[in-house]
Amino acid sequence: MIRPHNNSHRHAICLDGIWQCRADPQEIGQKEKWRDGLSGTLSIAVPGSWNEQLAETGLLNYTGTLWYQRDIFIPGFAHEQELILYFGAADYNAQIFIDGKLAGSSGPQKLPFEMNITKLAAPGQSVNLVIKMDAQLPEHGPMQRVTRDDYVAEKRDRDEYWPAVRFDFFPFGGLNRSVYLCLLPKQRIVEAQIDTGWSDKGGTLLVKTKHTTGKVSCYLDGLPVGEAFASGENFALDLVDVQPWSPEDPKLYDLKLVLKDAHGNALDTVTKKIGFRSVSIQGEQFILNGKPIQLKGFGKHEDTPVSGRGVNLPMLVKDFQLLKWIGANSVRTSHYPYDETFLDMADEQGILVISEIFSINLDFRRTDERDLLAHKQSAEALIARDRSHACVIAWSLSNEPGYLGEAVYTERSAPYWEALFAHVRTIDNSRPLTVANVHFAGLDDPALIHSDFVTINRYFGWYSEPGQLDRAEASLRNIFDELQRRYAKPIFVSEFGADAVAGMHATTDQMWTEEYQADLIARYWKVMEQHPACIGGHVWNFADFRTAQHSRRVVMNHKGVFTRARDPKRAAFTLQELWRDDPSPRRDNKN
Ligand code: GCB
Repeated sequence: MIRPHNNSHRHAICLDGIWQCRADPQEIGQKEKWRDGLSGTLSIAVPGSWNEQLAETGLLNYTGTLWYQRDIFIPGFAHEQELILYFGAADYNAQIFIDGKLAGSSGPQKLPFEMNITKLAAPGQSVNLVIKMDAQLPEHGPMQRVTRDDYVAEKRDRDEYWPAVRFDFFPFGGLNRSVYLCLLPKQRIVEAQIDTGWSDKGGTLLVKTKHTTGKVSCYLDGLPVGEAFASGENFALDLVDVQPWSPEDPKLYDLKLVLKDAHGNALDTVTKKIGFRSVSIQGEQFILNGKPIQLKGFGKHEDTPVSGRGVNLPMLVKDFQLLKWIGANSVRTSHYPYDETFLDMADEQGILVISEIFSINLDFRRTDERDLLAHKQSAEALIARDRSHACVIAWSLSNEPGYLGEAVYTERSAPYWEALFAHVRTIDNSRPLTVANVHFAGLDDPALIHSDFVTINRYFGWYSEPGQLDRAEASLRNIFDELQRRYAKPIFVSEFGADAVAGMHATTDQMWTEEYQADLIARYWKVMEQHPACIGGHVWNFADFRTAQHSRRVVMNHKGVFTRARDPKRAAFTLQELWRDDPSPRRDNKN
């Protein structure tokens, strides 16, 4: 799959805007053939989640079926071209109809999918696009479904979230990413796998394309860099005269792949921005371009007011401003692959990314070969999309599997991890792999054995040792020592933090206040910096985010260092002082 972009051979028409929709709580749409066209519709913005946009219509907690509709005009000049409909993602499942005919459906959740609609749409005319969406996860997958009935059956009524979820964020539904109609040449590059690296001698480039005919030539910043190669052939190149990509100097190059026929005529062009850098694990260190790196940053969410999980470009730009302002160098895309624009920004601004598969609280009481297969497919799709991004330094295969303590079901979890890690290493062995371990899964969690660096989420001073920062500090030190003794690998704290309701203050250590959050973070950071095996940490979370309803959440998870509107809490200034080298960096006004 090649991401939509425009050049002399490719034409991508963005279909974002106001669409029409109709909720289908009774599931009558199928029978009544809504695929032929919807009536009684409401306006809805794409990209965007339906929940907050249409809260007043009663859709805030709605996770059922909802149908989307809009017309697409197929340009008259598309006669000689193939028509591809591309979706950045659909949360969580979609069936696509063109003039009532099934055109295709979505694949692994939170990742792009596309379909060829050439036979369904005539140039110079409009077609009716109808999408049947539902926000229910499949029962099996890397991210398994949980329903209200499961809570009842398992006598875990006290754990119930509304809407029912297995994770601590809101299950926003809808077309949350951009949709494109692409007009592509018939003879074209269908897939392009691009890997870059860096060594003492310079950059390395490995390109492998699938194309329908001819040969592909490769250009870097407009200059030819290699022979033409056939479909499926590996094209490997050492590039002496390039600079490395790094957080301090995120140098990017324009890669151009040109498909040519036997006479040298250009048939198709694919362009991408690439950077050259290397990552590896050596002993207890994470190495970037030959030097150890300390990770300072956040776990984030795609979550903003009203847009929900929908792409919100002004907020994306703002978030990168704030990451730089605070002195962060890295982010984990907790707990799912983010829209690819996020990675473009990270490439450009030198923010390191740990890219995570949509897999949370995997329940080993329920796993079988269907979950493993879907997990492998999600990994394949994620790596296919993201492998060319210089910013991506590691893959996180899952967040907090064995959440209910069922890592003790090792007869299931041990072979599961062994198979998954082995599979992912066959797809990309250039980046370290990890899994974020939860306290309840214990330190014997077989996922830790296979991880290249040990990743832990820990809430000493919050979910345990509440309000007691001395005890929290001691617990953190102890766990670092224990992990170092057992695994002798780098240790990364992918989550730590405390909820703070903006505006709550106290002169003593009081949970939920801005001071407690700031102090907890500062004390963790001191322990993390002092420990030789710790390679850094990510505060949970960058900003407050909406959760499903539960007695322990005040509409939102308030562990953000910024509010949901991105106003700083006290901890933001504490972190700025810890992370930035320049004295008194607080005032950045240029006027
Ligand atoms: C975790 C989860 C994260 C939650 C967080 C919390 O361990 O990974 O999704 O939001 O704890 O605040 O409880």
